[in-house]
Amino acid sequence: MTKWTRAHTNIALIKYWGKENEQLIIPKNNSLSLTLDAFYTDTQVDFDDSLSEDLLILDGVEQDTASLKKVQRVLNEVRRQAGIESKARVESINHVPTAAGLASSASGLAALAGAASYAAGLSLNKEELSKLARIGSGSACRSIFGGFAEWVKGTDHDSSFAVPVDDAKWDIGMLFIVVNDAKKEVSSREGMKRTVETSPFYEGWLQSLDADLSAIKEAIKGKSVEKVGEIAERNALKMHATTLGANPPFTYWTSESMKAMDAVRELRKRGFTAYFTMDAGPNVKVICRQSELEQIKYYLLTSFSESQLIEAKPGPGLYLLD
Ligand code: FM0
Repeated sequence: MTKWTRAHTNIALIKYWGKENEQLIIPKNNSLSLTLDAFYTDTQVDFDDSLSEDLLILDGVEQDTASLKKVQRVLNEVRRQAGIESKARVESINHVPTAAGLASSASGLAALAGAASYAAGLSLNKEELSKLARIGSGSACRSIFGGFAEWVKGTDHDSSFAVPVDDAKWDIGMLFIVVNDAKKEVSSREGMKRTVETSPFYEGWLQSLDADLSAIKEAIKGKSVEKVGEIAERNALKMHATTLGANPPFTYWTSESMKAMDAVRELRKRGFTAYFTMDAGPNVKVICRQSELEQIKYYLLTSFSESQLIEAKPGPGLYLLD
């Protein structure tokens, strides 16, 4: 039994940054994200007794064993739950418009959780799918849901999963500014670990999170793009500040990222509702009104090229394709 399964990527507005339990991927804090329509992964899985090893084919190219690691954590859990031992062929296609650097482990591992559990004949509910995606990559647990989702940190495998917060069917959108001056990155996994272990700012980050979370949930309830953006921007800046205190210190920002952040501040001066967030890489994501996406893009075209600007709207949760 095999079926293509689709999951969309999500961008955190309140960031997941640090693990309480690295093996199970239990986070230090709750996080909250918006699932988007613009980037997604389609995956199908086939458990096949004739295979001697698990296989991962990504965009038509067979991957090495290192890239199989996260995938196998999910496959092994599915095999355990289904009581099977067969190896699996995993085929995945990332739908990422234009420029590089946006392939996401969130959509990939969420799609895998759906496809692998289906192929093994398990019928998991969303909570169970979220836990399964989580053990592949933390942020993936939120991509099971469309719109806004909160990953409730929990304390063990069974209590750590995402829950839906709001369907986001209102005037909110995101515009990606894809920064081209890519450099060798510290992975999010390595970056958060180093920060937890060595940054004296990490405690301050953790202490301010409850306030950010309850404020953003209020703002979402009130459908206020302004408040959501303001809280998300501040939260992202705090997260990125922790990396400067790490040993050795690091940052995901490049001069192009800073140029993009300045452009967002300029948009605000011009009367637009526009705020930014950033993750474990140099790209900048603008939080704005869907109804102002076009005008904001038009303004940004004075500093960035067409291919660097990608519009996104709220997207759906995990689903099987017919
Ligand atoms: O998405 O080690 O999920 O909340 O994107 O696989 O659990 O790749 F900016 C950072 C995502 C982290 C914030 O980390 O890590 C967020 C981040 P894993 P992920």
